[in-house]
Amino acid sequence: MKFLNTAFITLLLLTTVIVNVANAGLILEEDFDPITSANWTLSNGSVLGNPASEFYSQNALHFNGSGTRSATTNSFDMTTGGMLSFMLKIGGSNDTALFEDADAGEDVLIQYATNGGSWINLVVIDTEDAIYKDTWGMVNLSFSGSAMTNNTKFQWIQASHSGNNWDNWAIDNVSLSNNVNVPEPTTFAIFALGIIGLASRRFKKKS
Ligand SMILES: [Ca+2]
Ligand SMILES: [Ca+2]
Ligand SMILES: [Ca+2]
Repeated sequence: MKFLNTAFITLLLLTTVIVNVANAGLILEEDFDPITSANWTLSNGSVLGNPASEFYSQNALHFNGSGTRSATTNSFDMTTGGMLSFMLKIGGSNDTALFEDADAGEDVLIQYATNGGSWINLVVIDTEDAIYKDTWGMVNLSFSGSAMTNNTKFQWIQASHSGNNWDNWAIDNVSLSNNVNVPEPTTFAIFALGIIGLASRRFKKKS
């Protein structure tokens, strides 16, 4: 009975460990429904809903103001590398005034900075890219190398625009995750068998 109890508790602990590891990768999740303000430093971006059925999923972070248009995350530990994913829409000729056509060169830059240093481009998305112009497209960016520090933050910023209400774009469903070394199930199985074996031997010795 004692052996069975030990084996059961061991399996329970291992199950917990596996679940925790699988969840550890997600660092930031934002759907703007509503926005979690503590996640962001915004410049001339506002959360808008579904006024013309042009938004991806309920509210999105929409940029149409004058001056710098940017959204910056907090700093995170990215030493294991990871993935930044989000939905992006850039105004095109078929959109309404909410997504006024962003002209060539008014690109959307996704950047990172480490330890408060200068911004470095992860990717520059051309406003004429058909994946995002007039429509919502998914962006998946995996990063490595110099972005992998314990103090890395990310930002979206438009290279230029023609002022208030011109050349609009928006993001939604932002997800940031880091890479986690997930132990293979076989490793856990061998480990579990070993512990059960030891417990069994100790139990036999005592009895
Ligand atoms: Ca949303
Ligand atoms: Ca324009
Ligand atoms: Ca313009």
